[in-house]
Amino acid sequence: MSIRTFLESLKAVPIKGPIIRIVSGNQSCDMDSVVSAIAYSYFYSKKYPSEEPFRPLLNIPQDQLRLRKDILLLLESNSIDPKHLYFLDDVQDLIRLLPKASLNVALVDHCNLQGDVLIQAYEDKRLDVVSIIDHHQDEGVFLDASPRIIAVTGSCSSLVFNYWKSVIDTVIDASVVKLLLGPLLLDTGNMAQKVELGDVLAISEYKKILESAGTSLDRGVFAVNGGKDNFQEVYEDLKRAKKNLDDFLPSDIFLKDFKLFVFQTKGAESVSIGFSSLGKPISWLFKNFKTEEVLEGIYDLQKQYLLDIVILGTSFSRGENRVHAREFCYFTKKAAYSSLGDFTSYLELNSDVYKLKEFKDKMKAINKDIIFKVYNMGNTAASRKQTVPEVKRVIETEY
Ligand SMILES: [Mn+2]
Repeated sequence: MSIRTFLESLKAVPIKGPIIRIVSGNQSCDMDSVVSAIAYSYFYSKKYPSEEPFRPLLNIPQDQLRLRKDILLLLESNSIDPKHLYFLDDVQDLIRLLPKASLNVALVDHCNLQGDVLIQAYEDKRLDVVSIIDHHQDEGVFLDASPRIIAVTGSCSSLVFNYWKSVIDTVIDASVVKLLLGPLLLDTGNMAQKVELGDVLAISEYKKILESAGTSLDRGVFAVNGGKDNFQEVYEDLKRAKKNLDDFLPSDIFLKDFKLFVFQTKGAESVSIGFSSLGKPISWLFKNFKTEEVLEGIYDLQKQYLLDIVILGTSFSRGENRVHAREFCYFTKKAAYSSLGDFTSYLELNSDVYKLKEFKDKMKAINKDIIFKVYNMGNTAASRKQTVPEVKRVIETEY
């Protein structure tokens, strides 16, 4: 059965409970999360066709999918209509309309609950985490989940595939492989960075499956023909779509790849931290938008998620030498956290901020009223996956 037919038929079956099964990606809702959830759902039903299916959840409100142009492109080129997926709005409806039902959740691409809808359901004892497949730092919770696979790979989708490949003994449809290739190639730069054994195993299986399905080369959908593949060009199309910020305001850009974390200080105070990842330097924001628009985007985020600290983590290449750089930027209204950057030794923060001269005056004006700091990050190897545990450590030990 093709992935499209599967998703259509899944949505056609009404949800009744008492047990509702969901497989959810993380709150950033990036391609890895979306595809890991869809693939998990597909493989589970392939292995256990007569069991209650796991429905793939995108852990965002439906109207935010428009901010993820790479995912829209991948879904479209695989003839998948987003209306056949599930969003936070659906879960909220289910919780409300089926007050006796409880949720069994499989987490993929994260290993702890994220987002207030699911966390609230858990606190209300209406939700259990039943399995985990992830490639982030193990948070050491839900230890009874089965499977509970947490391992380092470039893409979580590789772990999902490898697990199910070891469980399913029938032929795997090429349509699910075409979907799985999207996050693998985006997360590894077409197998050039962050590649681990799990990724290598997965891609060699993908190639075999595509080749034996006789898929011919065709731009827009992954294919292998006589050992040759078109992965590089499709990867570039997806990457371009991911970076495309046309028609977006700062508030859209900050929501596009956002995660919320709550950490506890030494004094057991909860600190809510929103972390947005950006593919452009801070100087780009100030160059392309009015200062008020940038600030409004930050305030919107802060209000919407009741944040104590808003962190913007940028990753880009410096125009003059194409050298990869990262910035660590934070905003807070709480004076206590103004020194946050001073403690994050692992990030190697410094003041060599890209094109700082061009927006220094704007920063000065902003900082009269609020705390808004921008640093260059010396440790360019630290993505959000590594930066967040460092921020957590600082909150837990310095405050
Ligand atoms: Mn991931």
